[in-house]
Amino acid sequence: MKRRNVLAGMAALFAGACSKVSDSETGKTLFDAAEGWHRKLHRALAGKQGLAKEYTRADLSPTFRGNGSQTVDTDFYRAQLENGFADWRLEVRGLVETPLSLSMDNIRSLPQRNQITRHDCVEGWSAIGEWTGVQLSVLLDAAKVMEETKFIVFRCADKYAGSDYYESVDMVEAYHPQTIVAHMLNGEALPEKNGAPLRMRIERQLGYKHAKYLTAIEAVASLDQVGGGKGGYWEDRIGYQWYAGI
Ligand SMILES: Nc1nc2c(c(=O)[nH]1)N[C@H]1C(S)=C(S)[C@@H](COP(=O)(O)O)O[C@H]1N2
Ligand SMILES: [Mo]
Repeated sequence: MKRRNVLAGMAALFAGACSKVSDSETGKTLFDAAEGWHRKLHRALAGKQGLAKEYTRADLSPTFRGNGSQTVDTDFYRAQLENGFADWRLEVRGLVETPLSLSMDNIRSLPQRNQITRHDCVEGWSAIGEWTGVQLSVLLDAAKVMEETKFIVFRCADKYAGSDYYESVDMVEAYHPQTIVAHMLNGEALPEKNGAPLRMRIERQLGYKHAKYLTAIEAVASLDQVGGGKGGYWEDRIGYQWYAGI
């Protein structure tokens, strides 16, 4: 990713979205944030880890099924589906110096990553899809994650069997280059059943980690006070592994 693209994207993001950043914020300040120790540390860690295998368009599955929640049963969600998610916001909050509230336009104006990967669900099916979105690292750097952060929590709009779906990852996974906030599947806006308008892709881990219907990204120092304390919806309920490496 070219540095100037990141900066242009961040400038757009701050100009368009973030009421909490004063007008005196300059490109220089954003540049400093982007090159902070935290980014360097996590890039170094992430660089030591392998990439999940990427495929070609010839490998795409003819259909990418939906699993778990396939919609969000609220009036707000219905209305957003109708109006192209014009009022959807993704919050970046918790242990960050600059909380963000991003519109879909903000997200689309940031540097994008495309990846064709295989999704593996523990229920015994797989599918290959092409995902497009913003690297989570770009959002975390823009929000300036604080040093004490140990985990990133993903909040979702849906309830599954009556309880809020959520997930979490450690900082190595959060800064991994293939960890993206996706808004497209196979070159089109994310379908409803696959998590519209935004979902996580965490390519080295199993399907249940890939939170759909994303509403917020939270930096936390501990998972103890989050949900049932085990870091995710299924981890809390039936003891799925928190680290779901494939
Ligand atoms: N918000 C939310 N995210 C979720 C789920 C869910 O029920 N709700 N199901 C998970 C599971 S088990 C899988 S396999 C994938 C399914 O993604 P898909 O619907 O795009 O196939 O989403 C994951 N993320
Ligand atoms: Mo799954």
